[in-house]
This record gives sequence, structure tokens and C-alpha cells, in this order.
Amino acid sequence: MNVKNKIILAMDIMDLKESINVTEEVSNYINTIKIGYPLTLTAGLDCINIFKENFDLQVISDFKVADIPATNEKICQATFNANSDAIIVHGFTGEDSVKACLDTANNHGKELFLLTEMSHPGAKMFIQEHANDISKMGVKLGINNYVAPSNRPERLNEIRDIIGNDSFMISPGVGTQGGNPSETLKYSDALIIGRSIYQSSCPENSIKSIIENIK
Ligand code: OMP
Repeated sequence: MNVKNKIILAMDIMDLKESINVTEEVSNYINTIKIGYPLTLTAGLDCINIFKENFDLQVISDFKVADIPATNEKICQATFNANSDAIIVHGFTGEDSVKACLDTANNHGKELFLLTEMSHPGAKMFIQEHANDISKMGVKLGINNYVAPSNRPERLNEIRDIIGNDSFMISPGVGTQGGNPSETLKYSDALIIGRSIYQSSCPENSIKSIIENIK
């Protein structure tokens, strides 16, 4: 198992310098970083290039895009123009909104991750009921990459059945939100991990101990 491909660092520290310091500590153990609103609204979209150039990492932009098609297209364009390798898009907005993102990703030669179901408790109120249909829509649209919750392995199993073994699934909710790394990797291709690493007093030790457990 190439563990370097198994952990995606969720970098939600709201300070560019600190986020660079933490990334430096763990960059030998990862090849992809996920950034989102907390960091880009603080440090600007340019931080995408900073991570790519300084650490040779792939960047997934977690903007959970969820607007009308015309606006979604603009959000994706701005993200890919800023050099992001991939973008996370919500599925609940429906086929036309998702397709606008997918077309933009394809036009830029970049990747789209479809968020099927979320990991927080409130996801049970509305989104969970529709997660299987969101996944089926992704398959119908020809989407290859999915995000699904690590802390609900039974849901990962169902979503994996729908998207098939050739699709790529990444899972947040590991550690702080209760998800177990090894259990998650029975269904998912990679773990998205944030606070368990970046809030640790020694991020390198934390990522190393997670890697030990998934070997
Ligand atoms: P930690 O809980 O700190 O490990 O971070 C999890 C990361 O995954 C954060 O960046 C969340 O915004 C993100 N996330 C979830 O926690 N749950 C989801 O359902 C989806 C995401 C996501 O799309 O990445």
C-alpha cells in the first residue's frame, strides 16, 4: 500500500504562515492537500500556488459548490484558473448545476469530486436521505470522484456499491469526527484528515501514527 496516497491533509488553519509550517512537517507523508473557505477566505486563492510550488502537492479546493449552473461555472473557472487540481461540488443542487461544474472541470482538464453525503450529525436531517440518488446521478453523469463520510462505514459501503469499484472515493470524518482509518479504507481510497493532524502538538508524529495503523 502506498500510504502517501492514502491521506489527504485538510488544511483549515486560518493563517497562511502556520498552515505552511504544518504542511512542511507532514509533506513527506502526503501528495495531496485539501484547502477550503477557512484558508482561502483568509489568505486568498494564491495559496493554491504556494502549496503546489513549495511542496509539490496536488490541491483539492473544497468549495462545496452549490449554486445555479451559471454561477457554478464561474466558481469553477476561478478555482481552476487559480491552478487548483480539483474542486469539491455538492450534489443536492441537481444535475444541471453539477453538470456545469463537470463541463468546466473537463474543459480545464481538471478533476471534480462529487459530495454525496456529509459527515456531521445534521447531515441526517436532509442530505442522507438523498445520498444514494446523488451518487446515482454522479454515475449517470460519468463522474469518477466522490466524497463520502468516514464516520458512517455502512453508508460508505452503500455508496461504494452504487459508484462501483473503478470510482475514486475520499472520506472526511476520520479521527475528530469519529471515523476509523482502517475501517474507512475498506471502502474508500483515501482519508481526508484535518484537526487530528494540524491541531496536534506534533503533526508529524500524528500522521506517522495514523500511517502505522493503516499499513
Ligand atoms: P477534520 O474533521 O478536522 O478532520 O476535517 C475534515 C475536513 O473535511 C474539513 O475540511 C471539512 O470541511 C471536510 N468535510 C467534512 O468534514 N465532512 C464532509 O461531509 C465533507 C467534507 C469535505 O467535503 O471535505
